[in-house]
Amino acid sequence: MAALDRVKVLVLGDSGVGKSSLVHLLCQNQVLGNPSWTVGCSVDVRIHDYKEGTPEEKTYYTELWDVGGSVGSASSVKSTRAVFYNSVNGIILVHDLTNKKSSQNLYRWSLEALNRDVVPTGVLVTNGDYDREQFADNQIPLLVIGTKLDQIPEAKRNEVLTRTAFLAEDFNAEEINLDCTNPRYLAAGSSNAVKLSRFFDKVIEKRYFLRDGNQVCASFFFPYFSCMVQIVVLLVDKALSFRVQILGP
Ligand SMILES: Nc1nc2c(ncn2[C@@H]2O[C@H](COP(=O)(O)OP(=O)(O)O)[C@@H](O)[C@H]2O)c(=O)[nH]1
Ligand SMILES: [Mg+2]
Repeated sequence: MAALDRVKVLVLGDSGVGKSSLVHLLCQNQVLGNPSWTVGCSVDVRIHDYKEGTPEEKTYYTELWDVGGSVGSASSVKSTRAVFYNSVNGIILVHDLTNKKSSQNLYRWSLEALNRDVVPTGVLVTNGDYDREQFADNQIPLLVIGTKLDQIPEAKRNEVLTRTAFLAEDFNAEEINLDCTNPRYLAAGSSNAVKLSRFFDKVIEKRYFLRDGNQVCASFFFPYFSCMVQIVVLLVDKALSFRVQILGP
């Protein structure tokens, strides 16, 4: 297979929320039969068609980095985990809809991954206090995924989904709520599949097109710009020599 361009997407959230199940579903399109404890970090790859169905369509590897552990780990564990946070192009924040604490911890996970849990004095933010300003200049696309939707009784769904909508708003992210044990939640053409595709498109666009876009733009305009400068110099030169002729001896 020809080498494809790739992007790196972190999958973060508390243990047991369903990260491994989700990654398996996203990459293998199958339910993970027997999830085992994730040690350290595991990486799986999803093949994504950027701008599918358009003339710009192109296939990319999206690496999903499932980082195990607890957000309340000792700082030595956190700094070991930080090696996984290098050169990240996108982050999927996973929480369990039946577990409020797992939703609140997403603030801490995201701050840790974005390296913003250390205030200038070097004191770690441990109370999970969240300040929207901390995300104001965040350039990394985020997606919030709520799992175990099947475990929420119909009567409680509205209340739970309203709460999680605020969460997604705080992160300025799209949100998807699903059951990782049922592939129908990500069926082709469904609104979840569209949101997912839009998220990966955004990650790829930020990584490959916006930055390069400026270069493409610069290299496109540079010849015209230098040509214009030459014309102006030529005109000034002509005007000066004309003036010399008039004022000449
Ligand atoms: N009912 C239900 N169970 C889920 C869902 N997602 C994950 N699980 C189960 O939750 C447990 C933990 O899942 P796992 O993927 O290992 O979580 P991780 O620790 O975040 O990687 C497993 O028993 C999964 O089968 C879901 O959406 N619905
Ligand atoms: Mg796991």
